[in-house]
Amino acid sequence: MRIFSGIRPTGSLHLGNYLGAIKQWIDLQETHECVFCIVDLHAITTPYDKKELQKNIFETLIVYLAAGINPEKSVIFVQSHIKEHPELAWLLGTITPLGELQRMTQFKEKSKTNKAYINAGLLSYPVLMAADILLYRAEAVPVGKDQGQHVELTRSIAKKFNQKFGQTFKEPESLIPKEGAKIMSLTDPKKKMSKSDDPKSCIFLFDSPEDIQRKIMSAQTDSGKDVIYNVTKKPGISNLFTIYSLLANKTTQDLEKEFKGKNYGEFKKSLAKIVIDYLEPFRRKQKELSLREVYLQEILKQSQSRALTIAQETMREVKEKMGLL
Ligand code: AQP
Repeated sequence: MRIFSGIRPTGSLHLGNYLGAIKQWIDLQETHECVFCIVDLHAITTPYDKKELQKNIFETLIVYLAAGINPEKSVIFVQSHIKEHPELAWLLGTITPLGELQRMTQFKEKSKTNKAYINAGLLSYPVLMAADILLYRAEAVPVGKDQGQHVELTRSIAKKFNQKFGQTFKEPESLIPKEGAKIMSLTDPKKKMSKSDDPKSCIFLFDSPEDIQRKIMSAQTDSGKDVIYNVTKKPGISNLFTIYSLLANKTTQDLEKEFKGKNYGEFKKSLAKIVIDYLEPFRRKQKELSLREVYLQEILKQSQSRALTIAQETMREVKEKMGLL
């Protein structure tokens, strides 16, 4: 079974990206053929600084490697280096109903936050995502909860293509983790943790121990004093519980027992230590890898040729079926 997933290089990656997506990738690469993309064409659908883009692409690659993606097992490449992605997106766009795109939650949310930048690329983002996935005939897509709707649309595009032009694509499943699929902002636990939000709202994977400590200690908590997990009544502390539980490999019930009678401050202090220790190898590997640009370039180059072979083969079949060859 082939797996596909990707991340937009729009800034530093955070614990949400890790717990929602990357952590699953590490396990999946042991048992599946995995294709992991740095989706720069998606990154330019929201406001960006062109000088920062290449830096963000490299930083995303470094996160993949620091988190444990093995370039000898998995394919890692940059989306814009393979022109078959936008080419397939154009073809799939011709069978995607406009209404489907207009009802996508991400389109609506990003249009609200970037009122001066509502572009056609933002609207057709899910078609490009469908192309990313279908180009590699991936059968499963490990993503956080926010991307589940886009994978659903990919399934319906695949189905439509098959009905219209003959069986070509399998309908991919989304793999959304049971826990950690939506890590919330530290400053507003009603919103998801997002790269493009205030840096205080995110724990970045390469944050210094001091920053981690400061951000966790000042994370928004809830009224009352009890350290208990209750997403509806205590969204702030419950979000911290989820992070604690996933990084320390303890259940929320065990944590409730451990912190019974203790206060939020004690819980946060202990969580800060857990996060700092967990992310220590990430910081170390980042230092090592950021000095090895030639090695990083080589990984992208080698992976790209593996990805291109699959992409070209799919495009040939798609064009033939659509009457373009
Ligand atoms: N808060 C989150 N909790 C769990 N999973 C998350 N993901 C993103 N945020 C959370 C998952 O990370 C993967 C990569 O996401 P992306 O960067 O391609 O796009 P995004 O979902 O739009 O992520 P951000 O951080 O919110 O980026 P910006 O601010 O640039 O829009 C996906 O699998 C996503 O589900």
